[in-house]
Amino acid sequence: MPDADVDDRAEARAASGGVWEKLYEAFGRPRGPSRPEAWRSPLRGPWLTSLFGSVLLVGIPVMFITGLVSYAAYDPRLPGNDTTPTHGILGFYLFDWLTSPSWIYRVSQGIHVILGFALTPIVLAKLWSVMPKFFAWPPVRSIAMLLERLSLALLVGGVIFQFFTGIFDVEYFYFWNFSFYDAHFYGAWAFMAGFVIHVGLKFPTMRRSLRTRRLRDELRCPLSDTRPEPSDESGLVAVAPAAPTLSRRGLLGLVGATSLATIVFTAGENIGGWTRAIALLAPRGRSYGSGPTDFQINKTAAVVGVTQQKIDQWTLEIVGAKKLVLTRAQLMSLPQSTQRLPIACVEGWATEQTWTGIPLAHLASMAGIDKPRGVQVNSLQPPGGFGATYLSAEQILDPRSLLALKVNGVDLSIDHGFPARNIIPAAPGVHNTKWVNKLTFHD
Ligand SMILES: Nc1nc2c(c(=O)[nH]1)N[C@H]1C(S)=C(S)[C@@H](COP(=O)(O)O)O[C@H]1N2
Ligand SMILES: [Mo]
Repeated sequence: MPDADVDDRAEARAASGGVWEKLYEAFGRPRGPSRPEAWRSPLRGPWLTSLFGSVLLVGIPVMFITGLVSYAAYDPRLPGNDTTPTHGILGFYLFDWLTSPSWIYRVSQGIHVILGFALTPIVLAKLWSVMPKFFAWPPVRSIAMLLERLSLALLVGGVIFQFFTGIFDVEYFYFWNFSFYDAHFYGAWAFMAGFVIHVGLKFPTMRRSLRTRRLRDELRCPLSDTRPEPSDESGLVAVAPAAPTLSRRGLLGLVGATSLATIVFTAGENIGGWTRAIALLAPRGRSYGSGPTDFQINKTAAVVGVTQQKIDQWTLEIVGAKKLVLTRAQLMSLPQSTQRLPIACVEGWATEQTWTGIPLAHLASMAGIDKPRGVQVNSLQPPGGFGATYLSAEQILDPRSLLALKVNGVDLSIDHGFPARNIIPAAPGVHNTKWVNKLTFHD
């Protein structure tokens, strides 16, 4: 039966007026993995590919939107915050990042990172399902196909690049020498260009293919009844299928279970509580303090070169219409406010704590600026590793935005930013500067 299929195909080629023979004369005969006969899995077919595709059709736009939200949350329009100054119209949608609800970045970025993990097995399964196409020979047969192939280069290159850089960033493997943030941003747009073209070209095929089988039936179909999808023009169905060693439901179960496992082993970094303990795939924020300061630490003081000596000599400089220099004791004697706010890192982890300190708006008015337009925040950390960040008027004026001196009723620990750190509702973790030593308010 498989051989008959090969013959059918040869006949079809002969019937098509020898077009294939002419192409082979021009390009050479297909060899190795370019021979259609080389791909033998009986599970490959348009239905299977379309099923994975339909999951990604929903998942990838969610990744894109939450990614853009994160880009906006970094407030790249504020001076000094933008590491992608050539973004041009790609920043058309930017808006001043919100301060309410305070959990918005935690949820949005948690979805981005955890969904990214969960979609990875599906991306891999889909790439596997279309693998013969990558080796199709001759590679290009018409102008239309050339354009399709170019869009596929963006799509496949893009999906690999985005998932690879995203996962490796979260997992602390920085073996590249470009900025993750910039590359992931521009990569997202290139990927989405390929994605939109691909969906435009393939959506009708996907819908048609999904109607050829019912998922429910496949989930009931054992290995012994597993047959290839009917052969067609898609180039996905094996012309000489091997006997199945795995049922379709077995494959779907494997992919689905792997996807679910990534959720179980990452979601705890964002949700917290007892689930934190099983977030084995999430190394971020695994260092902790002790007692009331027992929560995630991204970078310890030692790692970034904040020494005890620098802390001992610390004072806070506040610059505005006038300049003030304050000691920690002076700060402690100012009116304090206590707020329960999360730190939510771009890498997906989050932790909510109770912070006590001075509202930034109060510090602005002490510096003689009642209507601040923004504030530049500097820290004890030697420049290079962690630049100044800039906060918006809305962030300063939100009464919950604090220069925190205490957390959970005790002084900040050094690793959590002692003597003073910013804590801003709904801001990405990176804007919660630790070891703050200078605030420059602008009006
Ligand atoms: N000075 C300084 N502040 C910083 C950082 C840093 O590296 N240096 N990391 C930021 C990032 S990326 C995050 S997610 C939070 C983490 O806060 P934590 O270490 O107290 O959990 O601090 C932010 N503040
Ligand atoms: Mo972060």
